[in-house]
Amino acid sequence: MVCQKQRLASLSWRGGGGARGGVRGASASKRVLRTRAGGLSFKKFGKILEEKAKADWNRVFEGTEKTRERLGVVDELLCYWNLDDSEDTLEELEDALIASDFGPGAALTLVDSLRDRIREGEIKDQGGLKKELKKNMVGILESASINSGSGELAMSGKGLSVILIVGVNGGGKTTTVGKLSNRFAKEGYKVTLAAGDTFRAAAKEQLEVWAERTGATVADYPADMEKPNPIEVLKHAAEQSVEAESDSSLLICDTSGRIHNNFKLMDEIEKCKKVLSEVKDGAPNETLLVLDSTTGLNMLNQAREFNDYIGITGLVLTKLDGTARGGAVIGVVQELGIPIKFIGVGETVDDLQPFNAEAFVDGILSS
Ligand SMILES: Nc1nc2c(ncn2[C@@H]2O[C@H](COP(=O)(O)OP(=O)(O)OP(=O)(O)O)[C@@H](O)[C@H]2O)c(=O)[nH]1
Ligand SMILES: [Mg+2]
Repeated sequence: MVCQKQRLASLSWRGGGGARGGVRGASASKRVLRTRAGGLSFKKFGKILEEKAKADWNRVFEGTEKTRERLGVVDELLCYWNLDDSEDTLEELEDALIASDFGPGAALTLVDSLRDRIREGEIKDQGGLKKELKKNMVGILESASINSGSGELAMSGKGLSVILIVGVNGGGKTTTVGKLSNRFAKEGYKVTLAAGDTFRAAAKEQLEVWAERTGATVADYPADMEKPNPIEVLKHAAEQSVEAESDSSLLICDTSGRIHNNFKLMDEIEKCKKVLSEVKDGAPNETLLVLDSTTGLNMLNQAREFNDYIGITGLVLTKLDGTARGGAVIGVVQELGIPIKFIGVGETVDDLQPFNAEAFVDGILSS
């Protein structure tokens, strides 16, 4: 979406534009809107955007296949639903949502809202019930984006932006760093990666592979550092980035996996975040918590702890393509009000999608 905005910002009116630039005989109504870079007509450009949006939608749909299969039980329930006997079905629906990792809070909210609509006579058939259920799920997911101001990443308008990536072991942090690097490099950012995972063997080498794939560079370790330590590594990377700051530079900081209830490691991540703000005012622009969708509702505890310690500005939901437990995130968003910024639907650089609540709900609860 950032990308779309930037592209639209670079659109310019050409042709027939006043006395000097005018195409002979062209009236104002025949002006053609073209992009500066590609010289594409606005119509064609619009079509490309439309096709891309459709392709992204399809990828989300494919990525959420397993969760959708599991939630197929909702359709089965609704088959037997009738207005006179709605209470039993609502109770079963609540159980089905809880069994699908939605969490008791989210399941109760969703079902209570349906009950109210039925009482008010607004829902009369299965179609209406499912439509309302989807609408309410989208409502929960979108309310977090609205409360936090935006569903996009809060990049600096000009100069250096910093993104800090945190999460438990093996959730997909480094892969997400690579995917984000790819995305922002394509948008014209000069991307540097900070190897803040100094714990796991070859973590820096893993990051170097992603840097090579995506045209980024990995910041050096401080020359005088005897034993790698993440706070020093991030500080040095931020200092280097500030020195080399250009109009659109981006530092993405990878960190070690840490269990959310290990206080020592949580103190460490707090210091990592603090040191970034000491080097650059307002950094990090985003602190993204990577949540592995396959962990189901366990992700709620992770999100609570990380948020309490360092304040999370956005969630990245990874491995959606390999799980039936994607619905769990609705409970997380409902309780913590943190927006989902991206979803991971595979292991390659392109398998990161900006989060779209409607596409996601359509994916997990097919029509
Ligand atoms: N299917 C799928 N696999 C993913 C996705 N994201 C990451 N993975 C895989 O998950 C595994 C762990 O990914 P990493 O990026 O190394 O995870 P990490 O959080 O950096 O791990 P640690 O640094 O050890 O804590 C790798 O095999 C990735 O390819 C995703 O969206 N879908
Ligand atoms: Mg890693």
